[in-house]
Parts: sequence; structure tokens; C-alpha cells
Amino acid sequence: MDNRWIGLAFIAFLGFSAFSNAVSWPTNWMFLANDTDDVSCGNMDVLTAYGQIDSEYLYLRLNTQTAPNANPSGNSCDAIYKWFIDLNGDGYVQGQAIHNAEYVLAVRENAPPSSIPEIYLIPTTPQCPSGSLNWASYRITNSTIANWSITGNYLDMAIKLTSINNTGAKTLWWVIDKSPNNICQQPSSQSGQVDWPDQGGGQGPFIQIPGITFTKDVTPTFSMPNGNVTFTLFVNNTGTTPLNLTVNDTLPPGLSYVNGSANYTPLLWINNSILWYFQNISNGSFVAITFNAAVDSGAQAT
Ligand SMILES: [Ca+2]
Ligand SMILES: [Ca+2]
Ligand SMILES: [Ca+2]
Repeated sequence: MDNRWIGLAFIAFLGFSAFSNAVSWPTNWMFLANDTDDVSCGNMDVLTAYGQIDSEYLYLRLNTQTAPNANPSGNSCDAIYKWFIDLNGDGYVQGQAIHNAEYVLAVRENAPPSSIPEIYLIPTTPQCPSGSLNWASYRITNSTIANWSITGNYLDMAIKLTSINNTGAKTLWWVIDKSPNNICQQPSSQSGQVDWPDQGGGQGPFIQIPGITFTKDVTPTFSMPNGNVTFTLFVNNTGTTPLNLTVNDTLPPGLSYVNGSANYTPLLWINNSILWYFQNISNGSFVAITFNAAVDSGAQAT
């Protein structure tokens, strides 16, 4: 769930609130794609991929056949779980390589120096690092920037949006293999220890940034002193995630809110400032607020 402020002075203003807390994992995930049961190492065999995004993090989830990191002491199924993050949608798979993804977010099981999973963010532009990779230089130890979580057969990763150019991902791929080198290679065949999305060469669907649009109308556009005007505020959740919305409208001098005229009762009304709060406005839906304002008797025509 996101919280969004909308400040509506008479000139429209839109603001996104920002927080700097540790990762709180999503309770709702957006389904991306299924994958077949096609890998003998169950921890490396992805069955379903999910994503989610809010104002601060991009979240990625893999549901595997058996629990990731099932054997922390190390075994032949120790995996590297990689998400390729393509910010602008120009990524593609060709010649067993993934092109034009801007970042790889990866979790290594049983990674040195510790035997617990570690998370890494590897920039892959302008060139994906080839050959042997110095993983230590890409490791992220600040869990407010990147974090992972294993719950049952789910491996979740989160990356702070400010670390990936402050955007979501237009296209995503995941690849699971064991090779710490040539990270942009998609191995030539899915076998006992390699998995990737079966459909479309690994290309995933879009994830969009949460979005809001709004409009504000007033009728009539001209009114005499002591007359009434009606305002309509349309707040539209255009993103892919439900929002908690705070809508604040400030009337210009010469107009006064008519108590009781709003179709949604304001949470707060102080002088010319009127504030509404809406919880859990689902994506794709909108709220239309109407209220009346009286033109003060001393108001100047504008
Ligand atoms: Ca699979
Ligand atoms: Ca790209
Ligand atoms: Ca597969």
C-alpha cells in the first residue's frame, strides 16, 4: 500500500511522500508469469515470478519448487538468482545474452565470505561486465538499499528505486544458474541447474510506477458576490498499486467552503484549507469530490 499526498492549491500541485525506513515486504504481489517444472535442483526451479513496486522500492519474488538456500552448508545446487532490470523497455535476449538491461539484482546462496545469501546490484550499462566478476565490489550490505528474504519456497528481493535511477522496471527477466562469471549470458539450455522463463526468451511483462492524475473544475467560471460555485476534484489512480490518498484543496481568497456541501465529508477543514483522506483507492479507479464555495460579499471580480 502506498500513501500519496495530493496538494491542490488553486494552482494544481502534486506531491509524492517519501520515507526512509527499512524494507517492509509487500503483502500483495503482482503476478508476472508461470514457469514449468523444468529443473532438477528444486531450489533453482522457478514456478512463478511476481513483482511489486511502491514509492520507495521495486520488489521481486520467485516461487521455487523447493526452498531457496535449503542447504546453507553448500551443495551442488547452490544457486545464483538473478533479476535483470530493464528500466526503459529496450531489453532483449539474443545469442544467449541479455541485452540492454540496466542492472542485475542478484542473490547468491552460500556466497563467500559468509555462507548465508548475499545480495548484489551490478550495473550493466554501458557494458555488461564480462568474464570473471569481482562480486565483492557489488555487494550491498545496507539492508535499506537492497534486501532479500526467504520464506518457505519464496525468494524475495527489494531494491531501492533511488539506486536504479529512481524508476521502476519496464521489462524484467530472471535467470538462475551457478556461474559467477559472464552474468549477462543466458545459458544455452535449461537443464538440471539452469532455469529461466520459458516464454518469450525470458522477457517479462511491465511493471509501472504508481501514478496519479487529477483535474479540478469549477462551475460557473464566473460568479457574482454572494453567489455559489461548485468545485469538482477528480483524482485518478493510474498506477498499478492501490493508494491511500490525502487530498488537500486551498480555496483562493474571496471564496469560502460551504459547510456540508461536499459529497465526501472532509477529514479536516480550517479556514480555506479543506482536506480529505481516502484509504485503499484501487488502481484504475478514481475519486470525484464535489463541494460548493460561496463568493464572499466583498470579493473582487477577477
Ligand atoms: Ca522452472
Ligand atoms: Ca534498457
Ligand atoms: Ca524455465
